Amino acid sequence: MSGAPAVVRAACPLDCPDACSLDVTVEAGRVTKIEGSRDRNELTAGFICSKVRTLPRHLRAPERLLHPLVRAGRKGEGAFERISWDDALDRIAARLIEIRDRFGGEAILPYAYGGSNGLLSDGTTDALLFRRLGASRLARTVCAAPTGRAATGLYGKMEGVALPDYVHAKLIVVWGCNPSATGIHLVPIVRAARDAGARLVVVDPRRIPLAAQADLHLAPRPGSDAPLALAAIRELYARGAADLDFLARHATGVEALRQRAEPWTLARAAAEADVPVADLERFVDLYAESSPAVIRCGWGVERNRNGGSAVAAILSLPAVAGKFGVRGGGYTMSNSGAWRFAAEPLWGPEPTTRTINMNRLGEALERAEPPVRALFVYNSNALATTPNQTSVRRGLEREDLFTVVFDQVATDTARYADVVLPATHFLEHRELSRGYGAFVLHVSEPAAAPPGEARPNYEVFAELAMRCGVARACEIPAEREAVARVLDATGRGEALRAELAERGYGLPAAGARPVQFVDVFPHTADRKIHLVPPELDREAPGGLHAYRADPATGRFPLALVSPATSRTVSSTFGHLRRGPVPLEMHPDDAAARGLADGERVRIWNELGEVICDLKLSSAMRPGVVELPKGLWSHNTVNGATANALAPDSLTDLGGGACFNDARVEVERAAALAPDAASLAHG
Ligand SMILES: Nc1nc2c(c(=O)[nH]1)N[C@H]1C(S)=C(S)[C@@H](COP(=O)(O)OP(=O)(O)OC[C@H]3O[C@@H](n4cnc5c(=O)[nH]c(N)nc54)[C@H](O)[C@@H]3O)O[C@H]1N2
Ligand SMILES: Nc1nc2c(c(=O)[nH]1)N[C@H]1C(S)=C(S)[C@@H](COP(=O)(O)OP(=O)(O)OC[C@H]3O[C@@H](n4cnc5c(=O)[nH]c(N)nc54)[C@H](O)[C@@H]3O)O[C@H]1N2
Ligand code: SF4
Ligand SMILES: [Mo]
Repeated sequence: MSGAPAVVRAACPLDCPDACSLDVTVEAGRVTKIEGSRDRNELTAGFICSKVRTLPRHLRAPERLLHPLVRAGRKGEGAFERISWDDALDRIAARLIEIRDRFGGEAILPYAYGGSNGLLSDGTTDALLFRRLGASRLARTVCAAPTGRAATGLYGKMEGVALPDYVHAKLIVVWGCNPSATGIHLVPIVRAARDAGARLVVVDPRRIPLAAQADLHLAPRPGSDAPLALAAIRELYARGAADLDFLARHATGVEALRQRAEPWTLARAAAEADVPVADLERFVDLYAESSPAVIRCGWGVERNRNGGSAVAAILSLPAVAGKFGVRGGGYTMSNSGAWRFAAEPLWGPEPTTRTINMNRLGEALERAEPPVRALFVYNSNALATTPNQTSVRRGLEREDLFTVVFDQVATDTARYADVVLPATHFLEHRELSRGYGAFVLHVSEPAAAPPGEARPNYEVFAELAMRCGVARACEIPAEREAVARVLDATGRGEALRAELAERGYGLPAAGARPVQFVDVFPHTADRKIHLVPPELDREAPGGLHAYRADPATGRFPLALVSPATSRTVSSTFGHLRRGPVPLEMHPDDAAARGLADGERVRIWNELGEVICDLKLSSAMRPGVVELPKGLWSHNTVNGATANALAPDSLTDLGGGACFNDARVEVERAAALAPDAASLAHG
């Protein structure tokens, strides 16, 4: 490769709504600089987050996995020996086939969510392999399951307001979303809208950075959004501010929703959420009087027992208040629905084997019948990101469980593997990735050579399928052909390919700045909004909008939330955050427990304990403490993270994770655990 620097066009597939278009500088086969591009995705606007800007330094970090490894010590110890790819793949194929033949395919469990993967490195040859092995199916529910169910049930996952169109709004409501960390390109857009006179409401238990600029900040107890939204709906009717005409034309379930909102007076909802009733009233004032008004609904809303109903109630607001039909009015949830792929799976039909909910991984490994005997973790750092970490860890420790971990770096999960496989990074393989905020589908070629022997998923799973004897080489399309197939599955294959040939990169979705109810309508069968969809009503325990009370007890009164931070994407890049991470707590809660800033504390409940330092913060509301998601074992004293305190109970819709239903107590650690440090892993 020549040494002259070249700028390669690429895209960021990480789990982030913004789907940035990147300009990558490559010198002598190595990435030396990554910048945000100005074309291919208007949202990027020439800048990117620091995680990806500093990526060049880390593509060859010491934590990168360079070669296949086989375990050479106890599970969890992290002792491995290098083996060849041939040896590794043969060992894996032999064990998978042996387990399938002796115990049936369901004894094999693939584990992946794939949020930070494109459409080539997830759900292609991996799907082919596990389907043909007759493996257990995995319900991919760790994120977006409740929001997805609600958005599909109500609107058929209609395209949302494009984030750049927020500049047209007169009111922006940011609900359970922290774009300053999780989708930074919205922040300057909100600022521009504010400069043009828009008002801003933030609904978040924490005083997130945007709350500092907000006209109104509602800080509810986690899990109490549904009462707030239902009370707002009730009040809109009471004031005669419901758009009855719009509802009659475009919605079903109008009366059912109204009945379910009826019990939630402003006073009752405010009491349940523990917010001042005057603030809730002010929210209704602002929402009723402003147009265009847009709601940015985030994923913080879903991660509790009421998450699905809460999202459904929030997404009902623009319908009831008649906020659609103008640019900058309506809502944004996930825009992944802008890309619709043919229902028929590209990689063969799904088998009818049992389905295991990924949020119950620990239970599946510890107790499933018939037992899981082979676990294949890829595109995931399961130990760091799944609820009930203690149970997951016990499962991974099983000596009779054959575990493969396929990753780019030596994660906490990889320490428990029998065989570890090294994966390429997104700049080192071909990828096809779709934005869920930005309306873009990116096709990118490898920009740099992988370090060591790292290989792309597509190739490795294809190779495994052949070695397991479940596929022949001629059945597996070359990568480029696979890209073409995915494009074809949109139904616009020819047009997209032509565009790709001309532009060579990022493809905008059809109608990329839609006005809801002008350019786009619900993708439900009757093209109407289903405010109380019968299928959701059947699924939610007690019916849609049946509120489940706060799980706090006298023993465990504090709500622990574990939202995203700007330092990692879920647990990705967690190896770079070496230092200890503190628990954040409001000074009043600390005073009530006699705790001081910087003290070492023990956070605990029935599921486990975390030992770390305490940081007092008035950004927390009393009664709510925070330890962020994505931590690795090296970030706390005892190696456990917030996930050790997160229950594996499920949300009302979609079988989602209830991370923010963790209820805990916090006490001084020093006297309790003098040897706590010896528990630390690694
Ligand atoms: N830098 C960075 N970016 C990311 C990620 C990351 O880890 N790091 N993760 C990516 C992924 S996987 C996702 S899903 C998205 C998620 O991005 P967001 O939608 O921002 O979701 P969270 O960070 O989970 O939570 C958002 C906010 O919800 C608040 N919250 C918690 N419980 C409740 C509640 O019950 N009600 C309300 N109203 N608010 C609540 C939290 O305090 C938090 O500020 O971000 C993506 N982008
Ligand atoms: N406590 C708590 N926990 C949470 C959450 C929370 O709010 N609170 N949020 C949850 C959410 S929103 C999500 S989306 C999940 C995400 O949880 P995970 O799906 O586990 O995502 P990551 O932690 O980002 O781990 C992705 C892993 O895949 C690897 N990887 C990336 N690309 C490739 C590839 O091409 N090939 C292979 N083989 N490996 C690759 C990365 O190196 C990384 O280790 O976490 C959840 N966990
Ligand atoms: S993580 Fe998000 S903000 Fe950062 S480069 Fe990727 S898409 Fe852009
Ligand atoms: Mo997520």
